[in-house]
Amino acid sequence: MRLKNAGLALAGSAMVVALATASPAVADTPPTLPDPSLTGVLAVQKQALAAGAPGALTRIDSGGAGYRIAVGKADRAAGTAMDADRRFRVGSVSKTFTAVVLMQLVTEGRVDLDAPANDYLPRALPDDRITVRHLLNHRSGLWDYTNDMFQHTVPGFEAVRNKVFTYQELIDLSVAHATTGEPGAAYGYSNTNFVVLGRLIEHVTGVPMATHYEQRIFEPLGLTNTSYVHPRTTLTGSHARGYVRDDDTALPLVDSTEQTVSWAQSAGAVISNSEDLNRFLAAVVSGELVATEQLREMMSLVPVNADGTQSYGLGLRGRKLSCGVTVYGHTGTVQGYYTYAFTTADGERSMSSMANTSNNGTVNSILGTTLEAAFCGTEPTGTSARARLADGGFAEEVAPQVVRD
Ligand code: REY
Repeated sequence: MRLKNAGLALAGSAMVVALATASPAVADTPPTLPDPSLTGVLAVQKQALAAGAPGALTRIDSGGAGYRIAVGKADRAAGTAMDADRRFRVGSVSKTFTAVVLMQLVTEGRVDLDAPANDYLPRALPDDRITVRHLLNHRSGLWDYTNDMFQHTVPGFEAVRNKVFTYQELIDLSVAHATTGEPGAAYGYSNTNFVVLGRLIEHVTGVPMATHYEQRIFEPLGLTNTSYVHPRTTLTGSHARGYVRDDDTALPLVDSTEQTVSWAQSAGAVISNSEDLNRFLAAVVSGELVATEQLREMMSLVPVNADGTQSYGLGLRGRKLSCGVTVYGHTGTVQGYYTYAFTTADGERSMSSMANTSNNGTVNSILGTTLEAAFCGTEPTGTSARARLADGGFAEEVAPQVVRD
Protein backbone atom coordinates (compact mmCIF):
# COMPACT_ATOMS: atom_id res chain seq x y z
CA MET A 1 0.00 0.00 0.00
CA ARG A 2 1.25 3.46 -0.88
CA LEU A 3 0.58 5.40 2.28
CA LYS A 4 1.75 8.56 0.56
CA ASN A 5 -1.62 8.90 -1.07
CA ALA A 6 -3.69 7.58 1.80
CA GLY A 7 -6.62 9.90 2.07
CA LEU A 8 -4.73 12.95 0.88
CA ALA A 9 -7.22 15.35 -0.55
CA LEU A 10 -5.37 18.44 -1.64
CA ALA A 11 -7.50 20.66 -3.80
CA GLY A 12 -4.76 21.39 -6.30
CA SER A 13 -6.29 24.23 -8.27
CA ALA A 14 -7.93 25.87 -5.25
CA MET A 15 -4.57 25.85 -3.53
CA VAL A 16 -2.87 27.53 -6.46
CA VAL A 17 -5.32 30.39 -6.34
CA ALA A 18 -4.83 30.80 -2.63
CA LEU A 19 -1.05 30.66 -2.93
CA ALA A 20 -0.98 33.13 -5.75
CA THR A 21 -3.00 35.68 -3.86
CA ALA A 22 -1.52 35.19 -0.41
CA SER A 23 1.83 36.87 -0.91
CA PRO A 24 3.81 38.51 -3.66
CA ALA A 25 6.83 36.48 -2.53
CA VAL A 26 5.41 33.29 -4.06
CA ALA A 27 5.23 34.35 -7.69
CA ASP A 28 7.39 31.33 -8.46
CA THR A 29 5.10 28.84 -6.75
CA PRO A 30 4.59 25.79 -8.96
CA PRO A 31 1.10 25.15 -10.33
CA THR A 32 0.43 22.34 -7.87
CA LEU A 33 2.06 21.32 -4.64
CA PRO A 34 2.98 17.63 -4.84
CA ASP A 35 1.42 15.30 -2.29
CA PRO A 36 3.57 14.84 0.80
CA SER A 37 5.58 11.63 0.94
CA LEU A 38 5.11 10.05 4.33
CA THR A 39 7.49 7.28 3.36
CA GLY A 40 9.99 9.95 2.37
CA VAL A 41 9.67 11.50 5.82
CA LEU A 42 10.10 8.13 7.48
CA ALA A 43 13.17 7.35 5.40
CA VAL A 44 14.72 10.69 6.40
CA GLN A 45 13.96 10.07 10.06
CA LYS A 46 15.68 6.72 9.86
CA GLN A 47 18.72 8.40 8.35
CA ALA A 48 18.70 10.81 11.30
CA LEU A 49 18.69 7.85 13.68
CA ALA A 50 21.57 6.24 11.80
CA ALA A 51 23.49 9.53 12.17
CA GLY A 52 23.04 9.53 15.94
CA ALA A 53 19.63 10.95 16.87
CA PRO A 54 17.90 8.90 19.57
CA GLY A 55 14.52 9.74 18.01
CA ALA A 56 12.71 11.93 15.51
CA LEU A 57 9.17 13.11 14.93
CA THR A 58 7.30 14.89 12.16
CA ARG A 59 3.76 16.13 11.84
CA ILE A 60 2.28 17.31 8.56
CA ASP A 61 -1.03 19.14 8.45
CA SER A 62 -2.39 19.33 4.94
CA GLY A 63 -5.81 19.89 3.46
CA GLY A 64 -7.52 19.29 6.80
CA ALA A 65 -5.68 16.03 7.56
CA GLY A 66 -2.89 15.53 10.07
CA TYR A 67 -0.10 12.96 9.62
CA ARG A 68 2.19 11.89 12.43
CA ILE A 69 5.43 10.05 11.85
CA ALA A 70 7.96 9.14 14.52
CA VAL A 71 10.88 6.79 15.07
CA GLY A 72 13.31 5.90 17.83
CA LYS A 73 13.27 6.88 21.46
CA ALA A 74 11.81 9.79 23.39
CA ASP A 75 13.61 8.65 26.54
CA ARG A 76 16.72 6.51 26.23
CA ALA A 77 16.92 5.51 29.91
CA ALA A 78 13.30 4.43 30.13
CA GLY A 79 13.27 3.03 26.58
CA THR A 80 10.09 4.99 25.75
CA ALA A 81 9.23 5.20 22.06
CA MET A 82 9.05 8.58 20.34
CA ASP A 83 5.66 9.78 19.12
CA ALA A 84 4.80 12.91 17.18
CA ASP A 85 2.64 14.49 19.88
CA ARG A 86 5.43 14.95 22.40
CA ARG A 87 6.47 18.38 23.61
CA PHE A 88 10.00 19.64 23.10
CA ARG A 89 12.15 22.77 23.26
CA VAL A 90 11.69 24.59 19.94
CA GLY A 91 14.79 26.82 20.19
CA SER A 92 14.73 29.67 17.71
CA VAL A 93 11.26 28.93 16.41
CA SER A 94 10.62 31.11 19.50
CA LYS A 95 11.87 34.03 17.41
CA THR A 96 8.74 33.88 15.27
CA PHE A 97 6.60 34.05 18.42
CA THR A 98 8.57 37.10 19.58
CA ALA A 99 8.25 38.73 16.14
CA VAL A 100 4.47 38.28 16.27
CA VAL A 101 4.30 40.08 19.63
CA LEU A 102 6.49 42.89 18.29
CA MET A 103 4.46 43.25 15.08
CA GLN A 104 1.27 43.51 17.12
CA LEU A 105 2.85 46.39 19.01
CA VAL A 106 3.66 48.01 15.65
CA THR A 107 0.01 47.66 14.61
CA GLU A 108 -0.99 49.19 17.94
CA GLY A 109 1.23 52.19 17.21
CA ARG A 110 3.49 51.55 20.19
CA VAL A 111 6.63 50.71 18.21
CA ASP A 112 7.89 52.03 14.87
CA LEU A 113 9.88 49.46 12.87
CA ASP A 114 12.24 52.08 11.48
CA ALA A 115 12.84 54.01 14.68
CA PRO A 116 16.11 53.53 16.58
CA ALA A 117 15.85 50.62 19.00
CA ASN A 118 17.37 52.97 21.57
CA ASP A 119 14.11 54.95 21.60
CA TYR A 120 12.52 51.98 23.35
CA LEU A 121 15.29 50.63 25.56
CA PRO A 122 16.10 51.54 29.16
CA ARG A 123 19.83 51.25 28.47
CA ALA A 124 21.12 52.32 25.04
CA LEU A 125 22.81 50.01 22.57
CA PRO A 126 26.19 51.39 21.43
CA ASP A 127 24.87 52.50 18.03
CA ASP A 128 21.81 54.76 17.62
CA ARG A 129 21.48 53.72 14.00
CA ILE A 130 20.27 50.22 14.95
CA THR A 131 16.55 50.17 14.21
CA VAL A 132 13.88 47.78 15.44
CA ARG A 133 13.75 46.34 11.91
CA HIS A 134 17.50 45.61 12.04
CA LEU A 135 16.87 43.47 15.11
CA LEU A 136 14.04 41.56 13.43
CA ASN A 137 15.97 40.88 10.21
CA HIS A 138 19.37 40.23 11.84
CA ARG A 139 21.09 43.27 10.36
CA SER A 140 22.00 45.10 13.58
CA GLY A 141 25.62 43.94 13.58
CA LEU A 142 25.28 42.96 17.25
CA TRP A 143 27.66 40.14 18.18
CA ASP A 144 26.03 36.82 19.07
CA TYR A 145 27.12 36.20 22.67
CA THR A 146 26.30 32.48 22.32
CA ASN A 147 29.41 32.13 20.12
CA ASP A 148 31.54 32.58 23.24
CA MET A 149 29.16 30.84 25.62
CA PHE A 150 29.05 27.56 23.68
CA GLN A 151 32.54 27.44 22.24
CA HIS A 152 32.91 24.17 24.16
CA THR A 153 29.54 22.54 23.84
CA VAL A 154 28.97 20.48 26.99
CA PRO A 155 31.03 22.56 29.46
CA GLY A 156 29.39 25.67 28.01
CA PHE A 157 25.97 24.16 28.44
CA GLU A 158 26.61 22.91 31.98
CA ALA A 159 27.86 26.38 32.96
CA VAL A 160 24.48 27.93 32.06
CA ARG A 161 22.10 25.00 32.50
CA ASN A 162 20.73 26.31 35.81
CA LYS A 163 21.66 29.96 35.43
CA VAL A 164 19.15 32.79 35.36
CA PHE A 165 20.20 35.84 33.33
CA THR A 166 18.50 39.19 32.98
CA TYR A 167 18.07 40.39 29.41
CA GLN A 168 20.53 43.17 30.19
CA GLU A 169 23.21 40.72 31.30
CA LEU A 170 22.95 38.92 27.95
CA ILE A 171 23.00 42.21 26.02
CA ASP A 172 26.08 43.26 28.00
CA LEU A 173 27.87 40.05 26.94
CA SER A 174 27.23 41.05 23.33
CA VAL A 175 28.16 44.72 23.48
CA ALA A 176 31.45 43.89 25.19
CA HIS A 177 32.43 42.83 21.64
CA ALA A 178 32.81 45.10 18.63
CA THR A 179 29.85 44.90 16.28
CA THR A 180 30.20 42.67 13.22
CA GLY A 181 29.34 45.49 10.83
CA GLU A 182 27.43 48.72 10.24
CA PRO A 183 23.72 48.61 11.08
CA GLY A 184 21.76 47.53 8.03
CA ALA A 185 24.86 46.51 6.07
CA ALA A 186 24.64 42.75 6.15
CA TYR A 187 22.66 39.80 7.44
CA GLY A 188 24.30 38.19 10.46
CA TYR A 189 22.12 35.81 12.46
CA SER A 190 22.46 36.69 16.14
CA ASN A 191 20.52 35.63 19.21
CA THR A 192 21.32 39.04 20.66
CA ASN A 193 18.80 40.67 18.31
CA PHE A 194 15.89 38.74 19.74
CA VAL A 195 17.06 39.14 23.33
CA VAL A 196 17.10 42.90 22.73
CA LEU A 197 13.56 42.59 21.33
CA GLY A 198 12.43 40.80 24.51
CA ARG A 199 13.95 43.58 26.59
CA LEU A 200 12.35 46.21 24.35
CA ILE A 201 8.88 44.64 24.47
CA GLU A 202 8.97 44.33 28.25
CA HIS A 203 10.19 47.92 28.64
CA VAL A 204 7.63 49.46 26.27
CA THR A 205 4.67 47.54 27.71
CA GLY A 206 5.68 46.88 31.31
CA VAL A 207 4.38 43.34 30.76
CA PRO A 208 6.56 40.18 30.92
CA MET A 209 7.20 38.24 27.69
CA ALA A 210 5.53 35.18 29.21
CA THR A 211 2.27 37.13 29.49
CA HIS A 212 2.54 38.50 25.96
CA TYR A 213 3.05 35.02 24.50
CA GLU A 214 0.17 33.65 26.56
CA GLN A 215 -2.35 36.40 25.92
CA ARG A 216 -1.49 37.27 22.33
CA ILE A 217 -0.70 33.81 20.91
CA PHE A 218 -1.07 30.65 23.04
CA GLU A 219 -4.51 31.49 24.44
CA PRO A 220 -6.20 32.89 21.28
CA LEU A 221 -4.97 29.96 19.17
CA GLY A 222 -5.68 27.35 21.86
CA LEU A 223 -2.09 26.12 21.88
CA THR A 224 -2.44 23.89 24.93
CA ASN A 225 0.92 22.16 24.39
CA THR A 226 2.84 25.41 24.16
CA SER A 227 4.40 27.27 27.06
CA TYR A 228 7.06 29.73 28.11
CA VAL A 229 8.08 28.83 31.62
CA HIS A 230 11.45 30.58 31.96
CA PRO A 231 13.28 30.04 34.28
CA ARG A 232 11.60 26.77 35.22
CA THR A 233 13.84 23.92 34.10
CA THR A 234 11.31 21.17 33.43
CA LEU A 235 8.94 20.15 30.65
CA THR A 236 5.54 18.91 31.77
CA GLY A 237 3.19 16.44 30.10
CA SER A 238 4.26 13.99 27.43
CA HIS A 239 7.60 15.21 26.11
CA ALA A 240 10.77 14.07 24.39
CA ARG A 241 13.97 14.13 26.37
CA GLY A 242 16.85 15.94 24.68
CA TYR A 243 20.41 14.64 24.28
CA VAL A 244 23.29 16.91 23.31
CA ARG A 245 26.39 15.39 21.74
CA ASP A 246 29.81 16.20 23.17
CA ASP A 247 32.44 17.81 20.92
CA ASP A 248 34.36 14.57 21.53
CA THR A 249 31.93 12.43 19.61
CA ALA A 250 33.28 9.28 21.24
CA LEU A 251 31.75 10.39 24.55
CA PRO A 252 28.18 9.43 25.44
CA LEU A 253 25.27 11.80 24.74
CA VAL A 254 24.40 14.13 27.64
CA ASP A 255 20.77 14.38 28.76
CA SER A 256 20.09 18.12 28.45
CA THR A 257 16.32 18.07 28.96
CA GLU A 258 16.29 20.12 32.16
CA GLN A 259 17.65 23.64 31.84
CA THR A 260 16.47 27.22 32.36
CA VAL A 261 17.17 28.21 28.71
CA SER A 262 17.82 31.59 30.30
CA TRP A 263 20.67 32.08 27.84
CA ALA A 264 18.04 32.36 25.08
CA GLN A 265 14.73 33.55 26.61
CA SER A 266 12.85 35.52 23.91
CA ALA A 267 15.35 34.19 21.33
CA GLY A 268 14.70 30.53 22.06
CA ALA A 269 12.94 29.32 25.23
CA VAL A 270 9.45 28.34 24.02
CA ILE A 271 8.24 24.75 24.57
CA SER A 272 5.71 23.34 22.11
CA ASN A 273 4.76 20.31 20.05
CA SER A 274 4.39 19.66 16.34
CA GLU A 275 0.63 20.14 16.19
CA ASP A 276 0.81 23.49 17.95
CA LEU A 277 3.74 24.68 15.82
CA ASN A 278 1.85 23.80 12.64
CA ARG A 279 -1.22 25.60 13.91
CA PHE A 280 0.86 28.62 14.95
CA LEU A 281 2.63 29.02 11.61
CA ALA A 282 -0.56 28.54 9.61
CA ALA A 283 -2.16 31.23 11.79
CA VAL A 284 0.80 33.58 11.25
CA VAL A 285 0.80 33.43 7.44
CA SER A 286 -2.97 33.51 7.13
CA GLY A 287 -3.17 36.75 9.10
CA GLU A 288 -4.86 35.48 12.26
CA LEU A 289 -2.26 37.09 14.51
CA VAL A 290 -0.68 39.94 12.57
CA ALA A 291 -2.38 42.72 10.59
CA THR A 292 -2.03 42.73 6.79
CA GLU A 293 0.60 45.43 6.49
CA GLN A 294 2.81 44.01 9.24
CA LEU A 295 2.40 40.49 7.86
CA ARG A 296 3.58 41.67 4.47
CA GLU A 297 6.70 43.05 6.20
CA MET A 298 7.29 39.80 8.10
CA MET A 299 6.96 37.71 4.93
CA SER A 300 9.12 39.93 2.71
CA LEU A 301 12.05 37.58 2.32
CA VAL A 302 15.58 38.65 1.45
CA PRO A 303 18.04 35.92 0.32
CA VAL A 304 20.73 35.13 2.88
CA ASN A 305 22.71 32.47 1.02
CA ALA A 306 24.45 32.38 -2.34
CA ASP A 307 21.88 30.40 -4.32
CA GLY A 308 18.89 32.16 -2.78
CA THR A 309 17.35 28.98 -1.38
CA GLN A 310 17.50 30.44 2.13
CA SER A 311 16.03 33.79 3.01
CA TYR A 312 14.91 35.81 6.03
CA GLY A 313 12.01 38.18 6.58
CA LEU A 314 11.22 39.56 10.04
CA GLY A 315 11.55 36.72 12.55
CA LEU A 316 10.64 34.37 9.73
CA ARG A 317 12.85 32.18 7.59
CA GLY A 318 12.12 31.26 4.00
CA ARG A 319 13.24 28.06 2.31
CA LYS A 320 12.89 27.58 -1.41
CA LEU A 321 12.53 23.85 -1.99
CA SER A 322 13.47 21.70 -4.99
CA CYS A 323 9.92 21.70 -6.38
CA GLY A 324 9.97 25.50 -6.49
CA VAL A 325 7.74 26.17 -3.49
CA THR A 326 8.83 28.68 -0.85
CA VAL A 327 7.92 27.80 2.73
CA TYR A 328 7.91 30.10 5.74
CA GLY A 329 8.86 29.29 9.30
CA HIS A 330 11.94 28.87 11.43
CA THR A 331 14.61 26.42 12.49
CA GLY A 332 15.64 25.87 16.07
CA THR A 333 18.60 24.50 17.96
CA VAL A 334 18.65 24.22 21.70
CA GLN A 335 20.77 21.64 23.51
CA GLY A 336 19.19 18.25 22.81
CA TYR A 337 16.70 19.38 20.16
CA TYR A 338 16.79 20.27 16.46
CA THR A 339 13.55 21.68 15.04
CA TYR A 340 12.22 22.63 11.61
CA ALA A 341 8.77 24.27 11.49
CA PHE A 342 7.52 25.61 8.16
CA THR A 343 4.29 26.32 6.29
CA THR A 344 3.21 27.28 2.78
CA ALA A 345 2.43 30.94 2.04
CA ASP A 346 -1.28 30.31 2.54
CA GLY A 347 -0.84 28.02 5.58
CA GLU A 348 -2.56 25.16 3.74
CA ARG A 349 0.28 22.75 4.43
CA SER A 350 2.50 22.88 7.50
CA MET A 351 5.25 20.60 8.75
CA SER A 352 7.17 20.42 11.98
CA SER A 353 10.04 18.00 12.55
CA MET A 354 12.22 17.46 15.59
CA ALA A 355 15.21 15.22 16.34
CA ASN A 356 16.10 14.92 20.02
CA THR A 357 19.80 15.57 19.72
CA SER A 358 22.05 18.52 18.84
CA ASN A 359 25.66 19.48 18.19
CA ASN A 360 25.43 16.99 15.34
CA GLY A 361 25.34 18.89 12.04
CA THR A 362 24.75 15.72 10.08
CA VAL A 363 21.51 15.02 11.93
CA ASN A 364 20.44 18.65 11.50
CA SER A 365 21.04 18.58 7.72
CA ILE A 366 19.26 15.27 7.36
CA LEU A 367 16.29 16.49 9.40
CA GLY A 368 16.03 19.47 7.06
CA THR A 369 15.23 17.14 4.20
CA THR A 370 11.91 16.25 5.83
CA LEU A 371 10.88 19.57 4.23
CA GLU A 372 11.49 18.06 0.78
CA ALA A 373 9.45 14.98 1.60
CA ALA A 374 6.63 16.95 3.22
CA PHE A 375 6.26 19.75 0.66
CA CYS A 376 7.75 18.31 -2.55
CA GLY A 377 6.79 14.67 -2.06
CA THR A 378 10.39 13.57 -2.39
CA GLU A 379 10.54 9.80 -2.17
CA PRO A 380 13.13 7.76 -0.31
CA THR A 381 16.01 6.60 -2.45
CA GLY A 382 18.63 3.93 -2.06
CA THR A 383 18.72 0.45 -0.70
CA SER A 384 16.48 1.00 2.30
CA ALA A 385 13.58 1.97 0.05
CA ARG A 386 14.24 -0.95 -2.26
CA ALA A 387 14.48 -3.28 0.70
CA ARG A 388 11.11 -2.10 1.95
CA LEU A 389 9.49 -2.67 -1.41
CA ALA A 390 11.14 -6.08 -1.77
CA ASP A 391 9.63 -6.86 1.62
CA GLY A 392 6.21 -6.71 0.02
CA GLY A 393 5.50 -3.04 0.67
CA PHE A 394 6.04 -1.00 3.75
CA ALA A 395 2.56 -0.88 5.21
CA GLU A 396 3.49 -3.19 8.05
CA GLU A 397 6.72 -1.47 8.77
CA VAL A 398 5.18 1.99 8.55
CA ALA A 399 1.98 1.23 10.38
CA PRO A 400 3.23 1.68 13.95
CA GLN A 401 5.04 4.88 13.05
CA VAL A 402 2.65 6.70 10.75
CA VAL A 403 -0.58 7.80 12.30
CA ARG A 404 -3.25 9.69 10.47
CA ASP A 405 -5.67 11.85 12.43
C1 REY B 1 23.30 27.36 20.81
C2 REY B 1 24.26 26.24 20.93
C3 REY B 1 22.59 27.36 19.46
C4 REY B 1 23.70 24.87 20.70
C5 REY B 1 21.73 28.58 19.27
N1 REY B 1 20.42 28.36 19.25
O1 REY B 1 22.19 29.70 19.09
C6 REY B 1 19.47 29.37 18.92
C7 REY B 1 18.82 28.94 17.64
C8 REY B 1 18.49 29.57 20.03
O2 REY B 1 19.16 29.48 16.59
C9 REY B 1 24.72 23.77 20.86
N2 REY B 1 25.88 23.99 20.06
C10 REY B 1 24.05 22.45 20.46
C11 REY B 1 27.06 24.24 20.58
C12 REY B 1 28.18 24.39 19.58
O3 REY B 1 27.24 24.34 21.76
N3 REY B 1 29.47 24.43 20.21
O4 REY B 1 24.13 22.08 19.26
O5 REY B 1 23.45 21.84 21.33
O6 REY B 1 17.95 28.03 17.68
